[in-house]
Order: sequence, then C-alpha cells, then structure tokens
Amino acid sequence: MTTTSNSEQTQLSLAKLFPTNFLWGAATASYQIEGATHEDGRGPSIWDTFAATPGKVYQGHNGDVADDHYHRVDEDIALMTRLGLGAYRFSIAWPRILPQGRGDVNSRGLDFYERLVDTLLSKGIQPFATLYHWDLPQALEDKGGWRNRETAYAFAEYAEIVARRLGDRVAGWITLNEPWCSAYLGYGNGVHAPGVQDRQSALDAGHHLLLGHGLALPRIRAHVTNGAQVGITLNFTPGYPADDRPETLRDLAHYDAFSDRWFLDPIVRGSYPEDFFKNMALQAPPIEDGDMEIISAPIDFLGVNNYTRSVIRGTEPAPLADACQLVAPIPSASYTEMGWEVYPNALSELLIRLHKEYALPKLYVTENGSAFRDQWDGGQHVHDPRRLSYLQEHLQGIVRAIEQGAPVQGYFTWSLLDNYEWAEGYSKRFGIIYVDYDSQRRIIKDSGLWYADLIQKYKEGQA
Ligand code: JJW
Repeated sequence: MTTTSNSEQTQLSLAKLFPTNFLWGAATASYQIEGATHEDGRGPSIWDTFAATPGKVYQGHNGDVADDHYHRVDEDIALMTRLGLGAYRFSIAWPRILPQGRGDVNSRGLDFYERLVDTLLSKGIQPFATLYHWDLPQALEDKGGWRNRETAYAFAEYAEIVARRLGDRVAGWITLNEPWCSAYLGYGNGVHAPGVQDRQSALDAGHHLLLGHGLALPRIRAHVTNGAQVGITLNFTPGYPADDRPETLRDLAHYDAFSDRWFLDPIVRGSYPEDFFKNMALQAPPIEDGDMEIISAPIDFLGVNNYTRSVIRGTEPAPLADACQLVAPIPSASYTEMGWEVYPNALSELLIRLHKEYALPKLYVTENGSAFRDQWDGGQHVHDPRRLSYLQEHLQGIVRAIEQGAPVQGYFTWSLLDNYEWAEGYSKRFGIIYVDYDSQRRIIKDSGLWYADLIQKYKEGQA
C-alpha cells in the first residue's frame, strides 16, 4: 500500500489546476550570475562602475565572480534538467556583444549565448532571452546613458545584432527588464546604477527606454524565423488602500500611475497616465512626433514581475506621486528579508486587472520569488520552508487568476540560483538553488525539490 501525505495531495491537486502547455521556468540575469566581467572581450557596464563606487553596494560587493556561471553553464543547465524546467529566462549582457555600446561587435560574446541557447534546446528547455537587464555599456553612460535619446537607437541596433544570430532559436524575446527600475532607481533616487539622483532625468530616461523598446520590436521580428514571441517585462507593486478616506483613494491613484502604469500605459494604450507628470511636479519628457506610436506597437506578450504590494494612506496636502505614505509594517503580516510583505493575492489580482483593463493577449509571470536567510550546514539539504510556502501560495494565486480568465502561459521563479541582488550584494538569497560563494557549490533547496516535484506531477497529468 502506498501512502500519500497531505502536502503531496495538495501538490497533486495544484499541478492539475494548470492549463495544457503551461511553461514552468526559472529566471536569472547576466550581471547577477555570470562573473567573468573581464573575459572574452566584455566591456565595462554601469554596474561595474557603480559597484566600484564606495557606499553604493552592500559591503562593496560586485559581479566580478558572482555565481561563476560563465564557466559553469553546463553544470547549471544540468541542474535545470534535474528540476525538469521547460523554460529558462536569462539575459544577454550588452557589453559582451558591443563592448563600447555601439560599433564593433565582439563575436565571442555572441558565441557564449549561442552555446547557452543550443545547450538548452538540446535538453528540451525553451530559451527566453532578455536583451537589457540593467548592464548598460559604460561607454553609453558616458554620453548620458538613458537620458540621451541616442541610447534608444543604440539599443535597437544591439537588439538586431543579437536577433540576427539567435533569431532562429530563441523561444521568447524580452526587450527590457523592469524599465521602471532602470529609470527611477537608476536616475531618480540613485539606489541603482548609474546612481543619478534627479527625478526629471528619471522621467526622460523612462521615455528613452520605452522608445528603445519600440524601436527594437520590428528589428527583432525581422530576424525571427521560428515563430518566437516578442514582449517586454515590467515590474508591478500593486497599491492597496489603508482606509476609505477620499485622500487615500486620491493618493492611491497617483501611486498606481507612478508604480504600475508609467510604462504599461504607453506600451498598451499609447499614452502616459493622465496628469502623471503634473502629479510628479515634473516637465513632460522629450516626446517627439511619432514616439508614442513606436512605443505602443503590439507586443506578443507582457512579462509580469511581482514580489509584493504596497499599502497607501492618504495625506494632506497631496504628496508627489512618488512620495505617497506607505503603511509598514502591517501588524500580523509576514515579510521577506527584502522587507517586502508576503501577499500572494496581489499577484492574483494584478493578473486579473491586466486581463480585464488592458486586454493583453498573453501574460507570463517572468519573475516572482522571495529572499530569506537560508542556512547551509555543509550537507545535502537546505531547508527553506518560508520560500516553499511563498512559491506554493503564489502559484495558487496564479490559478485563481487563470480561473478568472487571465491568459497566463507560464511562470518563471526568481531565481534559479542565489545571486548578486544589486545594491544588496550577495546578502539576499532568492534562489531555489543555494550557492556557496566560497566553493561555488550548488545545493537544491527544499523549495527547488518541491518545484521539481510539482513540475513532474504536472507532466504526469499531461501525459
Ligand atoms: C525597488 C529601493 C524606493 C530584481 C527598490 C529596490 C528604494 C522607491 C528584484 N528584479 O534581482 C525595487 N527586485 O534582477 C529584477 N525587484 O527600491 C531581478 N525590484 O526605492 C531581481 C529594489 C527593487 C527590486 C528588486
């Protein structure tokens, strides 16, 4: 007689709730995992510069070694195979392809990603490639970076160069990852590279990021010969009201435009949210004739990144849209190591909203995950019950959204591996695989084993 535990039963019923052809994935990004920053002709990026600037990153950590993935690609793909992943989302480092940002192409950079893609395909794993995940060539930043309209054209050139090499093989193309972060954290509050603190620059940079996305779309599609889908990934931190006072609802609407609609509305609706610039007390960015049409060209899918929510309490007088009062901590709520509340319903309701209010044809959850203080005792296991619960609850949230009609086609957990969490350095572990940075040993965490089991049960149900 076989016995089935309660949690296994739950897992089996969960697996059955996902639709046919649902894509099970994990995500990473170049600067966060690769290391080898000085190898094979890679040029410097803004993150090399930023990390080398005292006081910018936790304990001065940088990506010089990271997970040494550049030299351990085969081992890392073997781990993906052990997990049973159907898709892997990675990013391509622009400074490996064009060390000066524009001009001379470094073929060794393209060779690296070509080998990655071919190995994934040989193992039956669909490659999802992000073209820009924050590692801008420093040479372009020296000319103003995303504040300079020219960077949008440089991005489109770069995108075409990559698509010319890989357009017959990559399954999903993502132009930009979280342009909100690139614009606001990079140029507004300076928490991320290049560390500029100028809110107007953030708005201008945001417009050039959007333009770069729009210019790149047709130039990628021109080289896609395998029916691949092309989209963009945005980050969302849905706002919830702390009470029902009118000023709360007003501030919540301003927060929503800043946090969740700044990039979404131009792409899907061809316009910035109403009064957004006014509610930021800024000038409009330099929008030229035809820009909004380029930016709002149809996408095949929207990539959705979500980790948490914000709770907003209205104040008088009305605050700037990026200075609304956030309520935290919420008594009885639970928080991750990032200080982010665990609130799975935010993902569920977000996906439903994107379906109902924005009529998007296809959604992928391209990032979702949690950082906790994992402990490894040198043995074969890493127990991470809170990450396991987070994963399970968010997958249940996705099921609720699908039941409401949201066209969610896949899920990429952030992250495959513990890695360099930007300004937090290596102090925040998001992986479903633990990385011991001294030895570069990888140990699949309990959450990773659970995910592998779920994928296995899903596949058995499909067979
Ligand atoms: C906001 C800092 C407040 C990454 C933020 C800092 C203070 C306005 C995870 N996503 O490593 C958001 N991540 O590379 C992409 N998502 O504010 C991938 N969002 O400013 C993951 C960090 C983040 C943030 C980090």
